[in-house]
Amino acid sequence: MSDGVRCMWMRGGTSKGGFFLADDLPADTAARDALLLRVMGSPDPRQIDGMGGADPLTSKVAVVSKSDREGVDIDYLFLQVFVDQPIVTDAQNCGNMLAGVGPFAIERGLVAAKGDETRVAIFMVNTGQIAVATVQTPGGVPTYDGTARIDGVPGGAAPIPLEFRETAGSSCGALLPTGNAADMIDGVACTLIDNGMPCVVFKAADVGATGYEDRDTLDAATDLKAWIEAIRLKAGPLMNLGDVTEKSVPKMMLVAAPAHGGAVTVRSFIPHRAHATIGVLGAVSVATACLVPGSPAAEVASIPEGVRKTLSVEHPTGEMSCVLELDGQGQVATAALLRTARKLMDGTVFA
Ligand code: NQM
Repeated sequence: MSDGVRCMWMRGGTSKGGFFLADDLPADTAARDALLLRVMGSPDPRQIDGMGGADPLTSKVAVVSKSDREGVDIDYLFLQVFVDQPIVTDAQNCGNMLAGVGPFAIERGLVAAKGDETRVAIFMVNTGQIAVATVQTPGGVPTYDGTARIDGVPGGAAPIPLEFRETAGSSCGALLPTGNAADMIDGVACTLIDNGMPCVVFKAADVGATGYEDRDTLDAATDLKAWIEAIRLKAGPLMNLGDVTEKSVPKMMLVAAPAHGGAVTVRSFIPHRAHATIGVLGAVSVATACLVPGSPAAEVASIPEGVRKTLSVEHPTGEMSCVLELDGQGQVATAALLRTARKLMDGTVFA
């Protein structure tokens, strides 16, 4: 497409990608996906001919439009553009890119700023659920400057708290799609869980890992990755996700006891590369797994008391704190996390 497409490039949490208005993209899905592959430079491990950063965490797209749903401002469709395969998938959500959606919607005039802080209600099209983002808007415009810090991003930025409700069973139909706290797959006790992100949660020790490895070590562990992929392909149908060979879910979560005073340590595969930190809804799902009696995660986790629990999920480059609120039945009713975002470029991208 020689004319190019209007687009903003943003960091959202610990991810990065292109933010588009839905109206600026082709309505036809095949044409849209072909364009996005060209924009990112996929398939190519280096994405040399595109904007992608040769990493699934920087090969992401947010498609944003005004919502006509009651009480909702914005519809957000997340698309994962595979790096080295010609695949664009909407089979997962992304809570990190979500952090950029509020400011982007205000910048594009889809939402009017209201005072110094603007709450933006966002319908997450991938999973049919709602999140609320609070954006700093002093003087009626989003600001990205501030002192809030999140691990995995250098320096400070304006805080963007995200609140989630009723995320259980977002893609799998139930929090525990098999109804079990643990299922044995290839000799490994796994919790198949979905509290916003379909995840397979198991003890790192049960696949011969420690759970304290760095990203490069995990990415180089060919035998470990093959074992984990075999488990994933069997878990997909059990989680009502069908054949997941070409899907980026479920995410694979290796857990171990916390090493730095948190609730649990996690190393995640998303699903073929190790995550540099951890996904937002992935962290919510793992934190929830820690509260399931009899689950492998509950065996290694250290859980604070009370109905409002802050669970610090330790990851390869720090931690992510999830604030979980429990209902009368002890189920997770709401989850809240702090993220930040930054506008990097606004202009025209060519495909
Ligand atoms: O779990 C990576 C990320 C994500 C997803 C992935 C995410 C989430 O860190 O909500 O944010 O798991 O593919 O951006």
